Amino acid sequence: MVNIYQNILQAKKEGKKLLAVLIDPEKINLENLPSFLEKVHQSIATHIFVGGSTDKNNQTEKVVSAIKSITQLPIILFPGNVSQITHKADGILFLSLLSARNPEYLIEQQIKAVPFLKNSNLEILPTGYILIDGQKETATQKVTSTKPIAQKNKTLIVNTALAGEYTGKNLIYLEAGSGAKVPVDESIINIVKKSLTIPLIVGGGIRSKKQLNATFNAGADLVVIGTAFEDNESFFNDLKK
Ligand code: 1GP
Repeated sequence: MVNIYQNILQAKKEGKKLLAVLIDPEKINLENLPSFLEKVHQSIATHIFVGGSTDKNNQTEKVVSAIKSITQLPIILFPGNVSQITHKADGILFLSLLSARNPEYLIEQQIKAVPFLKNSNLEILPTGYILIDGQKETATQKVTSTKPIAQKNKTLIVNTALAGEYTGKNLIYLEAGSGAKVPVDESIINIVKKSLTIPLIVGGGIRSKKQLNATFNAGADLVVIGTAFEDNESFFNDLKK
Protein backbone atom coordinates (compact mmCIF):
# COMPACT_ATOMS: atom_id res chain seq x y z
CA MET A 1 0.00 0.00 0.00
CA VAL A 2 1.27 3.49 -0.82
CA ASN A 3 1.86 5.63 2.22
CA ILE A 4 0.93 8.96 0.76
CA TYR A 5 1.45 11.18 3.79
CA GLN A 6 4.78 9.64 4.76
CA ASN A 7 5.99 10.20 1.20
CA ILE A 8 4.91 13.85 1.31
CA LEU A 9 6.70 14.32 4.66
CA GLN A 10 9.82 12.63 3.30
CA ALA A 11 9.82 14.85 0.21
CA LYS A 12 9.42 17.93 2.42
CA LYS A 13 12.38 16.82 4.52
CA GLU A 14 14.52 16.32 1.43
CA GLY A 15 13.32 19.59 -0.17
CA LYS A 16 11.90 17.61 -3.09
CA LYS A 17 8.97 19.45 -4.66
CA LEU A 18 5.75 17.66 -5.59
CA LEU A 19 3.28 18.38 -8.38
CA ALA A 20 -0.29 17.09 -8.56
CA VAL A 21 -2.20 17.09 -11.83
CA LEU A 22 -5.86 17.74 -11.08
CA ILE A 23 -8.32 15.77 -13.20
CA ASP A 24 -11.92 16.97 -13.07
CA PRO A 25 -14.29 14.02 -13.77
CA GLU A 26 -16.82 16.41 -15.33
CA LYS A 27 -14.29 17.64 -17.87
CA ILE A 28 -11.99 14.74 -18.77
CA ASN A 29 -12.73 12.81 -21.92
CA LEU A 30 -12.07 9.13 -21.16
CA GLU A 31 -10.98 8.47 -24.74
CA ASN A 32 -8.23 11.04 -24.26
CA LEU A 33 -7.13 9.63 -20.94
CA PRO A 34 -4.30 7.31 -22.15
CA SER A 35 -2.59 10.06 -24.14
CA PHE A 36 -3.18 12.60 -21.35
CA LEU A 37 -1.61 10.24 -18.80
CA GLU A 38 1.31 9.51 -21.08
CA LYS A 39 2.12 13.22 -20.95
CA VAL A 40 1.67 13.20 -17.18
CA HIS A 41 4.12 10.30 -16.91
CA GLN A 42 6.74 12.11 -19.00
CA SER A 43 6.42 15.18 -16.78
CA ILE A 44 7.61 15.99 -13.27
CA ALA A 45 4.11 15.25 -11.88
CA THR A 46 4.17 13.08 -8.77
CA HIS A 47 0.48 12.79 -7.87
CA ILE A 48 -2.92 12.74 -9.50
CA PHE A 49 -5.80 14.50 -7.78
CA VAL A 50 -9.34 13.72 -8.91
CA GLY A 51 -12.24 15.99 -8.09
CA GLY A 52 -14.25 19.08 -8.74
CA SER A 53 -16.79 21.25 -6.99
CA THR A 54 -19.51 19.16 -8.60
CA ASP A 55 -19.78 15.83 -10.42
CA LYS A 56 -23.25 16.00 -11.91
CA ASN A 57 -23.05 12.70 -13.80
CA ASN A 58 -21.34 10.72 -11.02
CA GLN A 59 -18.29 10.02 -13.13
CA THR A 60 -15.70 10.01 -10.34
CA GLU A 61 -15.52 6.25 -9.74
CA LYS A 62 -15.40 5.47 -13.45
CA VAL A 63 -12.68 8.07 -14.03
CA VAL A 64 -10.61 6.91 -11.04
CA SER A 65 -10.81 3.27 -12.20
CA ALA A 66 -9.72 4.26 -15.69
CA ILE A 67 -6.78 6.30 -14.34
CA LYS A 68 -5.81 3.49 -11.98
CA SER A 69 -5.59 1.02 -14.85
CA ILE A 70 -2.96 3.20 -16.53
CA THR A 71 -0.88 4.88 -13.83
CA GLN A 72 1.35 3.97 -10.90
CA LEU A 73 1.13 7.50 -9.48
CA PRO A 74 -0.85 7.88 -6.27
CA ILE A 75 -4.46 8.90 -6.94
CA ILE A 76 -5.93 11.20 -4.34
CA LEU A 77 -9.55 12.26 -4.19
CA PHE A 78 -10.14 16.00 -3.93
CA PRO A 79 -13.90 15.83 -3.45
CA GLY A 80 -16.40 18.65 -3.67
CA ASN A 81 -18.78 16.63 -1.55
CA VAL A 82 -19.44 13.22 -0.05
CA SER A 83 -20.92 11.78 -3.25
CA GLN A 84 -17.48 11.89 -4.89
CA ILE A 85 -15.91 9.34 -2.56
CA THR A 86 -14.79 6.10 -4.18
CA HIS A 87 -12.71 3.29 -2.75
CA LYS A 88 -10.88 2.89 -6.05
CA ALA A 89 -8.51 5.78 -5.24
CA ASP A 90 -5.47 5.55 -2.95
CA GLY A 91 -6.24 8.44 -0.65
CA ILE A 92 -8.56 11.31 0.08
CA LEU A 93 -7.95 14.93 1.01
CA PHE A 94 -10.34 15.05 3.95
CA LEU A 95 -11.00 18.75 3.64
CA SER A 96 -12.33 21.21 6.17
CA LEU A 97 -13.08 24.62 4.68
CA LEU A 98 -11.43 26.82 7.31
CA SER A 99 -11.64 30.16 5.51
CA ALA A 100 -15.37 30.59 6.11
CA ARG A 101 -18.10 29.66 8.53
CA ASN A 102 -20.37 27.30 6.65
CA PRO A 103 -20.86 24.30 8.98
CA GLU A 104 -21.77 22.08 6.01
CA TYR A 105 -18.18 22.25 4.74
CA LEU A 106 -16.51 22.57 8.13
CA ILE A 107 -17.91 19.36 9.63
CA GLU A 108 -21.29 18.19 8.21
CA GLN A 109 -19.95 16.70 4.97
CA GLN A 110 -17.17 15.06 6.98
CA ILE A 111 -19.69 13.35 9.28
CA LYS A 112 -21.69 12.19 6.24
CA ALA A 113 -18.47 10.72 4.80
CA VAL A 114 -17.74 8.50 7.79
CA PRO A 115 -19.92 5.53 6.73
CA PHE A 116 -18.00 5.44 3.43
CA LEU A 117 -14.60 5.82 5.05
CA LYS A 118 -14.65 3.65 8.10
CA ASN A 119 -14.32 0.36 6.26
CA SER A 120 -12.23 1.74 3.47
CA ASN A 121 -8.57 1.38 2.57
CA LEU A 122 -8.41 4.98 1.42
CA GLU A 123 -5.65 6.85 3.19
CA ILE A 124 -7.30 9.78 4.92
CA LEU A 125 -5.36 13.04 4.71
CA PRO A 126 -6.85 15.59 7.14
CA THR A 127 -6.49 18.90 5.31
CA GLY A 128 -7.25 22.49 6.29
CA TYR A 129 -8.60 24.12 3.13
CA ILE A 130 -8.26 27.90 2.86
CA LEU A 131 -9.85 29.81 0.00
CA ILE A 132 -7.90 32.91 -0.97
CA ASP A 133 -9.28 35.57 -3.31
CA GLY A 134 -8.05 34.81 -6.83
CA GLN A 135 -9.98 37.72 -8.44
CA LYS A 136 -12.59 35.42 -9.95
CA GLU A 137 -15.73 33.94 -8.43
CA THR A 138 -14.92 30.24 -8.42
CA ALA A 139 -17.15 27.18 -8.43
CA THR A 140 -15.98 26.41 -4.89
CA GLN A 141 -17.25 29.77 -3.68
CA LYS A 142 -20.61 29.21 -5.35
CA VAL A 143 -21.07 25.64 -4.16
CA THR A 144 -20.00 26.34 -0.59
CA SER A 145 -21.70 29.78 -0.43
CA THR A 146 -18.58 31.22 1.12
CA LYS A 147 -16.28 34.13 0.48
CA PRO A 148 -12.52 33.74 0.14
CA ILE A 149 -10.08 35.64 2.33
CA ALA A 150 -8.60 38.73 0.66
CA GLN A 151 -4.91 38.38 -0.18
CA LYS A 152 -4.15 41.51 1.84
CA ASN A 153 -5.41 39.88 5.07
CA LYS A 154 -2.12 38.10 5.62
CA THR A 155 -2.39 37.81 9.39
CA LEU A 156 -5.82 36.20 9.11
CA ILE A 157 -4.52 33.75 6.48
CA VAL A 158 -1.52 32.78 8.63
CA ASN A 159 -3.62 32.43 11.76
CA THR A 160 -6.22 30.35 9.92
CA ALA A 161 -3.49 28.03 8.64
CA LEU A 162 -1.98 27.76 12.12
CA ALA A 163 -5.40 27.10 13.67
CA GLY A 164 -5.63 24.23 11.18
CA GLU A 165 -2.29 22.84 12.29
CA TYR A 166 -3.10 23.27 15.99
CA THR A 167 -6.43 21.45 15.58
CA GLY A 168 -4.63 18.50 14.06
CA LYS A 169 -4.71 18.88 10.29
CA ASN A 170 -1.84 17.10 8.55
CA LEU A 171 -1.82 19.42 5.53
CA ILE A 172 -2.81 23.00 4.74
CA TYR A 173 -4.09 23.83 1.24
CA LEU A 174 -4.01 27.47 0.09
CA GLU A 175 -6.50 27.62 -2.78
CA ALA A 176 -7.02 30.57 -5.14
CA GLY A 177 -9.71 28.53 -6.92
CA SER A 178 -9.74 26.65 -10.18
CA GLY A 179 -9.06 29.02 -13.05
CA ALA A 180 -8.19 31.88 -10.69
CA LYS A 181 -6.98 35.04 -12.42
CA VAL A 182 -4.43 35.63 -9.70
CA PRO A 183 -2.69 32.76 -7.91
CA VAL A 184 -1.88 32.90 -4.20
CA ASP A 185 0.78 35.58 -3.80
CA GLU A 186 4.31 34.41 -3.08
CA SER A 187 4.50 36.64 0.01
CA ILE A 188 1.51 34.77 1.49
CA ILE A 189 2.96 31.35 0.68
CA ASN A 190 6.20 32.48 2.25
CA ILE A 191 4.78 33.61 5.58
CA VAL A 192 2.40 30.68 5.87
CA LYS A 193 5.25 28.29 5.11
CA LYS A 194 7.44 29.89 7.78
CA SER A 195 4.68 29.52 10.38
CA LEU A 196 3.70 25.91 9.71
CA THR A 197 5.51 22.70 10.51
CA ILE A 198 3.15 20.57 8.38
CA PRO A 199 3.38 20.40 4.55
CA LEU A 200 1.79 23.15 2.47
CA ILE A 201 -0.27 22.60 -0.69
CA VAL A 202 -0.90 25.53 -3.05
CA GLY A 203 -3.16 25.66 -6.11
CA GLY A 204 -5.36 27.77 -8.31
CA GLY A 205 -4.45 29.84 -11.35
CA ILE A 206 -0.92 28.52 -11.91
CA ARG A 207 -0.37 28.45 -15.67
CA SER A 208 3.33 28.59 -16.42
CA LYS A 209 6.59 26.98 -15.41
CA LYS A 210 7.72 30.36 -14.11
CA GLN A 211 4.68 30.61 -11.80
CA LEU A 212 5.14 27.00 -10.74
CA ASN A 213 8.77 27.58 -9.79
CA ALA A 214 7.89 30.82 -8.01
CA THR A 215 5.25 28.91 -6.00
CA PHE A 216 7.76 26.20 -5.09
CA ASN A 217 10.44 28.76 -4.22
CA ALA A 218 8.01 30.66 -2.02
CA GLY A 219 7.54 27.50 0.03
CA ALA A 220 4.84 25.25 -1.42
CA ASP A 221 5.64 21.58 -0.84
CA LEU A 222 3.02 20.37 -3.30
CA VAL A 223 1.46 22.39 -6.12
CA VAL A 224 -1.83 21.52 -7.80
CA ILE A 225 -2.48 22.40 -11.44
CA GLY A 226 -5.64 21.57 -13.37
CA THR A 227 -6.92 24.23 -15.77
CA ALA A 228 -3.57 24.92 -17.48
CA PHE A 229 -3.34 21.24 -18.54
CA GLU A 230 -7.02 21.14 -19.58
CA ASP A 231 -6.61 24.26 -21.72
CA ASN A 232 -3.32 23.33 -23.31
CA GLU A 233 -1.73 19.90 -22.99
CA SER A 234 1.47 21.22 -24.54
CA PHE A 235 2.11 22.81 -21.14
CA PHE A 236 3.37 19.33 -20.19
CA ASN A 237 6.29 19.89 -22.61
CA ASP A 238 7.57 22.63 -20.31
CA LEU A 239 7.46 20.24 -17.37
CA LYS A 240 9.33 17.26 -18.78
CA LYS A 241 11.42 15.21 -16.36
C1 1GP B 1 -8.20 23.95 -8.04
O1 1GP B 1 -6.09 24.28 -7.00
C2 1GP B 1 -6.74 23.62 -8.04
O2 1GP B 1 -8.87 23.40 -7.00
C3 1GP B 1 -6.13 23.86 -9.38
O3 1GP B 1 -6.49 25.12 -9.91
O4 1GP B 1 -7.41 24.59 -12.14
O5 1GP B 1 -6.52 26.88 -11.65
O6 1GP B 1 -4.97 24.93 -11.89
P1 1GP B 1 -6.33 25.37 -11.50
